[in-house]
Amino acid sequence: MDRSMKRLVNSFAGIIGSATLFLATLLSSAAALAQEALPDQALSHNWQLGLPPAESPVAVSGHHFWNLLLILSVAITGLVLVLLSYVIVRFRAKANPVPSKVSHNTLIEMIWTVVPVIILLIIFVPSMRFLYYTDRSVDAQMTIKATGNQWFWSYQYPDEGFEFVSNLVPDEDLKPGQHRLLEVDEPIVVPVGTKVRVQTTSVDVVHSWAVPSFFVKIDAVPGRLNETWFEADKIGVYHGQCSELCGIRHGFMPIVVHVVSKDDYNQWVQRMKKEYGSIETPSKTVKLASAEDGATRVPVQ
Ligand SMILES: [Cu+2]
Repeated sequence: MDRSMKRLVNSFAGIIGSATLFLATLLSSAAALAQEALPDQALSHNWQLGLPPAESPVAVSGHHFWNLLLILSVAITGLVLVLLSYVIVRFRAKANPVPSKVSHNTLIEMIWTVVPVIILLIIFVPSMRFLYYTDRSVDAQMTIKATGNQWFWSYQYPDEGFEFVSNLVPDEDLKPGQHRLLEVDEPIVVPVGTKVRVQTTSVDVVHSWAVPSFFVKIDAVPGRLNETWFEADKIGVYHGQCSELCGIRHGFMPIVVHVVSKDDYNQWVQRMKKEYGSIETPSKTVKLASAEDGATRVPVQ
């Protein structure tokens, strides 16, 4: 090959190389954009009234039950207020110089015993129905096992065979638009419209895995495996926090759930399998970080 030919081949290879690099940069920045474009769902805001929007069937049922309780408690409080006001005015000392000696009234005593029992029954039936609805994750399409650690969460995807640690993003590393004490370095990702079984346990003290938008709050107890489920109907980022006082850094172990399309989920699973696969030896899969070293996690060797 003569010199000019070599130069031509070299410059051609150079053009292909830079085109590939350009394409790769474009694709990765598009992926980053797609990741950033996930809308934040249901963060609380100033002057908010009521619960965050329900984004899972469990949350929808939970809101109905909550509304029933709200109506009942407003009615009871209102009735007690009216009765007290009546008594205060009607039986005040000035208007009754000679006090009444009445001490029993069988009918009224029956009423104030039976009516609360009826109210409790009205609460009991939907309460039990709701409890068992949240409790049974029949026909779940996937499983996530969340393990509480002092003070971070680690997650296993047993169907996919990987495990990873999710650590708080410290204040100094927050990007614009991120929320203090509510962001993690490695969020859990689930596909939209998929029934997810959540199992919780703990390696040290009692923690609680809670995401308000899904109406999930379940204790993570050492030596026990608790279970609940959710099915997110909207793509986005959902935030939660440990909700059981578990020690000095209890407020520093947030939960972040990314709900993405099924394609994005599959891509994510492939990446995680490469980075954190081999669940047979979970102790080798991740180095569990201590409170001091904050964000340490080591992929499989
Ligand atoms: Cu905790």
